[in-house]
Amino acid sequence: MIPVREFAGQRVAVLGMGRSGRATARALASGEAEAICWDDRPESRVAAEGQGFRVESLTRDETWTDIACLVVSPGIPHLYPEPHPLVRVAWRHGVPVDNDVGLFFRNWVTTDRDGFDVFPRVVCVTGSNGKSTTTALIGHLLGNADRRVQTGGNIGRPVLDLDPVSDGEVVVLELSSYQIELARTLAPDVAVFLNFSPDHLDRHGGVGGYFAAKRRLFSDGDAERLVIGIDDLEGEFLAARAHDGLSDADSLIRISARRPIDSGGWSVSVRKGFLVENRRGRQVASIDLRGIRNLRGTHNWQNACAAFAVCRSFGLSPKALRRGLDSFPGLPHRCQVVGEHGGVSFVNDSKATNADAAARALSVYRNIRWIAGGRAKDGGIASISGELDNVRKIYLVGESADLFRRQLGGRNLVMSGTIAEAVNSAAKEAEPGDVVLLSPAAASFDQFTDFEARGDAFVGAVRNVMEGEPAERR
Ligand code: UMA
Repeated sequence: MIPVREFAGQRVAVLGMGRSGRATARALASGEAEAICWDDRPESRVAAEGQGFRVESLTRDETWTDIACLVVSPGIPHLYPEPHPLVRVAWRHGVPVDNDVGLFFRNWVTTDRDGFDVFPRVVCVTGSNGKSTTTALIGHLLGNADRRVQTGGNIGRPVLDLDPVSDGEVVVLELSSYQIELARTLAPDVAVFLNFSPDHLDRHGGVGGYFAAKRRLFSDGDAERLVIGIDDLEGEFLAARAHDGLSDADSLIRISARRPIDSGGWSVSVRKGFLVENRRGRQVASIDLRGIRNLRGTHNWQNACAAFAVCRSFGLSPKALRRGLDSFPGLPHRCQVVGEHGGVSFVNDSKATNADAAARALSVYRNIRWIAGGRAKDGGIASISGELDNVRKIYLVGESADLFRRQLGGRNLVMSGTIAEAVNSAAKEAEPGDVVLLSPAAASFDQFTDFEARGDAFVGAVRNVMEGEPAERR
């Protein structure tokens, strides 16, 4: 844990007692501050009290007279569509509102700065899709080359839950737009922007607000190295802006999975399935990506380019990186092959919570039996309904089923309702060579607590099919 010492002897309010709220309260206590916790769900309050946290209603004005800061969990709105009522109370009392990421950046150096031989570094990864894979891949590549490394943030381990950093260590953080937007301090050494497509629009007041949130990492972060994906307009814009203000051309590494980059600076791009690194007009490395099992598809090649660029900037050799790319085990719930039965593959891509992410998976496989649906995001799947050449049949689940059916027009589809039912039907109808793919293009909250629970339900249903018993009979 990273002790938060800046509030020693003071009271700090913590809103939300999920993973990040609990880690924040522990880190505050370890830094000798008093954490006053609240959660809107009664069962979360009971659970938090059971774990020894001090839970107190924050609605009374007197409580706020000596609160030094309000720390808000990422899933709780602080502005759009409506600020949480306690955020408004904090504003009224002039109490600063921050999150665990802001606290991390002011407290992560826990020992004497002069005590390090090699000062630790923080890498922050953002983008609409591929953040977790890229974060995990950077961690894997560095670890594989015997560098000390920890990963955390949106990927699952709260930033304040990380261990105190050691000499020369690299901390790799996946940061969501929610986390970046609210953090009062952002100070990455390396900042990575992968790609951009509309998501979380309700939380950011539209697409401009969503981009503005992500952009803060680059405008306010003052990183010494920027790795920027230029396959989307927003990335091109960021790279052009960054380039204008740079004195050292090596501070910016452009990446692209779609086109070779010959800009003369430092770049990592993909040409005919080969990752190519160019520096000052010269090719310095090349790796064949086509046979790498757990990095299939153009979207994963983009992740590979970003991770390769970050690790090259830390001095790793192309040879070491090739070995690391080959041995990357992939991440659960992201294009993860979870079973093979009678020539049919079952792939869990539950993390695909929007249309763009699902489109990526749909471009990787052939003969797909696509399980889709959940709680629809803005626009549903309208943007990809014309790109389904690889899909044989669609099995619709969840509350978005009617909307998706309308958007899919006359496609071959069935209303399955649940994931178990969809897996059973798809398995029964599948022929050797088919791929049964869960890639929902929607959030999970209509039927599950999160995308992990949804993916686990898919894996359970697949296991039942493989053991010969349909899931609903169990
Ligand atoms: N709560 C309230 N009031 C509200 C809403 C929620 O009190 O109005 C309470 C809930 O009852 C619950 C707690 O807040 O007890 C949940 O807080 P949270 O939603 O912020 O969840 P955490 O468990 O703290 O997890 C968060 C991130 N969650 C979100 O951003 C929604 C996790 O990212 C992250 O892994 C974790 O911190 C550690 O850093 C998950 C996520 O879905 C994976 N991220 C989004 C995404 O990837 O699309 C951004």
